This record gives sequence, structure tokens and C-alpha cells, in this order.
Amino acid sequence: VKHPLMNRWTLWFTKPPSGKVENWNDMLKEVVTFDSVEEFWGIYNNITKTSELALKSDYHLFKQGVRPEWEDPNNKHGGKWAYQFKDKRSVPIDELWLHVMLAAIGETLEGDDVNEVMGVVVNVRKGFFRIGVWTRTTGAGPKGGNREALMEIGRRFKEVLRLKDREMVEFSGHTEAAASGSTRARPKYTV
Ligand code: M7G
Repeated sequence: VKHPLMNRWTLWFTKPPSGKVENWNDMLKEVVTFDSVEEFWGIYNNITKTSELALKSDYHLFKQGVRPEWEDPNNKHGGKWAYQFKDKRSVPIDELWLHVMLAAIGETLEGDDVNEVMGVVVNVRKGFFRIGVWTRTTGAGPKGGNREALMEIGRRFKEVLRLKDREMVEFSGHTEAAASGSTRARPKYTV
């Protein structure tokens, strides 16, 4: 018996560049698409753990049909909630990333009639691990969306990561991140 998921999901991997990065989007590799709990575990048990990935690697788990890049039509008006874990040796990154993936595919990151979550990401970097949740809107502007729904996603994400009250998850729009040339744009919201 297969336990179906509400959505189909695609796992993507960013392979660290060997030389100079010409086009970021070319580094994205589509790994596999699945739509059941059993398939998820089959894949999870056969891929490299986040803690064992080389620096500059990313995993992206996105709804099928949404590429894990700002330029995708489903992301271009959106943004992300993110948290950086700076103590790489003590953080249980494999467990945290697993819990975030389970929350995504189990649809517990957002309320029942909300359709904001596009995917989740883990970045392996020199000084930190970062986990993020990408949303379709920023809760403001012409393609505005629902700010309260976004804040709720931030609160649920923070719970999944088991952060303390004073450890803040930050939301920033992709457009601002792109304009500033890094993803370290000033956050719009914190929770
Ligand atoms: P990052 O990997 O999100 O964070 O972005 P990091 O700074 O901690 O490594 C690093 C760089 O990758 C950005 O400054 C962009 O040059 C590029 N990049 C990241 N993302 C998610 C995108 C994207 O969606 N589209 C494009 N074109 N470039 C991106």
C-alpha cells in the first residue's frame, strides 16, 4: 500500500561548482519526483546526508513544476523564511532537515486553505547551515498575498526547527535578495 501525499514533490541538488560560476541556474540538478510516503523514505535512505555534503551544496525539495529558483513564475513575487545555524558541529542538521522535509510533504507548514509554500531548501556553507521555506508571495505589494498566512508559516517553521523564542527566523523577498546580490538582504519580517 502506498500512502499518497497531497502534492507531488521534486528533489533538486546544487552541485558545488568546480570552477567559476557562469550561470547559477545551470548548477541545479533535478534528482527525482515522488508522491507517496513510501517513495520519500526510499529516496531519503539512499541519498547523501546533508552533514556529509561538500561546501556550497544545496538540497531543494519543491512542489512538482516549480523550479527552485527566483526566476520561476511561482517564485518571482515570493520570498523565504530562513534560519542560519552557525555552530555547524553541534547542530543536528540531518534531523532538522528531515523534519522540515516531512513538514513540507505532510503539508503542516501552512494552514489548510493556504497555498504559499513552494518548497524547502538546505544550504551547506563554510560557516553555517541554512534552512529555508520558499513562499509564493511576500504578503505585501501588488501580488500581495496574505501577510497573516506568511507569519503563520514563519511560526510553524520556527517550531519545526525547535528554536528558542529569541532565535529569530527571518523573511526576505527574493527580489530584494537578487537586487542586493546576496540572500543577506534586510529581513522584512521576523518571528
Ligand atoms: P545562496 O546560495 O542562496 O546563499 O545564494 P549564499 O550567499 O549563502 O551562498 C548565493 C548566490 O547564488 C546568489 O547571490 C546568487 O548569485 C545565486 N543564486 C541563488 N539563488 C537561490 C538563485 C536563484 O534562484 N536564481 C539565480 N539567478 N541566482 C541564484
